Amino acid sequence: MSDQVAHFIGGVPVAEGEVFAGHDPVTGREVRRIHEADRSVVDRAVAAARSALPGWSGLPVAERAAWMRRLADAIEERFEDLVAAEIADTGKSITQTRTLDIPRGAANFRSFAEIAAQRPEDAFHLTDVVSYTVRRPLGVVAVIVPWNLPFLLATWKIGPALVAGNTVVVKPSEHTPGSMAVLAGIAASIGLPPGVLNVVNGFGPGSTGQFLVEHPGVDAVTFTGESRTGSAIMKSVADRVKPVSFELGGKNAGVVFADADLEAAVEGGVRSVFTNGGQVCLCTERLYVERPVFGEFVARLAGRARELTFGRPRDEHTTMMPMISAEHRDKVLSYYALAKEEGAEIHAGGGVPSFGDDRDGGYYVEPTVLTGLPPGSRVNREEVFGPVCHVAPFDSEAEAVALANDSEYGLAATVWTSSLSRAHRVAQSLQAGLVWVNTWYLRDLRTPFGGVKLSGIGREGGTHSLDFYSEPTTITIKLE
Ligand code: NAD
Ligand code: 6OD
Repeated sequence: MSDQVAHFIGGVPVAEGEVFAGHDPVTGREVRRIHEADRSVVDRAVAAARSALPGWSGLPVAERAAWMRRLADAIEERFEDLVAAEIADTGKSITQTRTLDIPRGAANFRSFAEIAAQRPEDAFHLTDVVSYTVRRPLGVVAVIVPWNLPFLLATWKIGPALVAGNTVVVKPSEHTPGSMAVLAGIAASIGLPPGVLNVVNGFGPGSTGQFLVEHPGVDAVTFTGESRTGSAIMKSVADRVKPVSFELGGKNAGVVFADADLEAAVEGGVRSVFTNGGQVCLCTERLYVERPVFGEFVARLAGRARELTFGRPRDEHTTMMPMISAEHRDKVLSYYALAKEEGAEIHAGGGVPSFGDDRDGGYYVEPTVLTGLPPGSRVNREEVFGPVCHVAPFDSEAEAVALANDSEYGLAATVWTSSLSRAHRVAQSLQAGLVWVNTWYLRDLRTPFGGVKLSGIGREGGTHSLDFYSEPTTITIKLE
């Protein structure tokens, strides 16, 4: 990957605007310079998207779906370039990048191509009247995404937005522009019509992100990121009443009953707390464990946390990655310090690993397991977005549900039990957009994805995405 990251506008790279430094999270070293799109660059990107709109939205859906399949094929051909870009930006392990992040990007384009191409229109027949709907794209859609799963999350929005007939301007996170730069090159190489997919780089407030969402030529905003950023974007677009789809933060709970397969629950806990360094919106930060198995669960989870390995990203045995930035590492460490102040017992981690090599300049923190904090403590209420969870005991199903629901957030939850009836009962009582039973982050791309409370607005996934990225017009015809 080039060490200068440009924008991509109207089918060509545009290296304009001030440059800022990008760092390798593994060592903290500056490894690239990224151009920041100012208002005039954002104007050009939006204008390119608008001028491509009539041609793109005028294609039959089957043709747009064919373009999505071509993009998926080309992603598979450039697989290792995308893996390299994603690792360079995030420091995540090659094993995860090859099995999750990049394959999901290709799957996002393929699955939305199938869903859109096969989707029927609505039609309703009364005795002398027939009503039917036609769906039209929203127009130019701003796609604003975070740094934790950069390629997966961007393509999860770009795929359905494009197949529904919109054109897009994507703003990746300032920390992770690399994989979108590769995708832009892929789009150009397969001849995707210029202006259909545009990418602008920069920061959020007072910079590219804000200029983009406020732009009068942008018709809708799809955003994944922090809840307070969602709130800021909502204010920016309020005057124009632009449609928004928000996937926001979480403080996800896991509930482990004494009748669960404890080995599976511990392994599920390890995955759901520590995957991607805990930097997945779906990660569990609060675990509630039924008292008879509480002690054993905590000891086993803490033991497994200590076994996680901080190898380099290209070492296939690496299981712990760095935090994305020095700022984010300091935020996570401030919660480790706060947990101590609030009186937590630390069963694993709580600090910074020491390597004796250049990784000491990187943004690593130890995977951490805490107990002993009351439900109202800040560590139990605020999203940390790092490799840490607090574990608390419970004595009844009702108490477990009340504890899990005691949060301003409501994105995801996990339930571990061998009782089928309890699984249904508890899953249906949890205030979350997604509940996994005896598993975690198993995804069917057709299902609705999103959160309740501070965790978001709307659902994406399958036809839910196509519903957001298009608007129906109902046409009613009198037959007699
Ligand atoms: P963030 O909200 O700081 O930034 C996300 C994106 O928004 C970045 O591209 C940023 O530059 C941009 N941005 C920031 N302020 C903006 C503004 N005022 N106007 C326009 N754009 C703006 O989030 P982050 O730190 O990159 O990611 C971590 C957060 O994302 C966590 O809270 C996490 O829970 C959340 N997240 C949620 C989901 C989900 O599906 N619910 C998925 C991934 C991450
Ligand atoms: O898997 C997905 O489709 C998805 N939207 C994941 C979100 C993860 C958040 O960090």
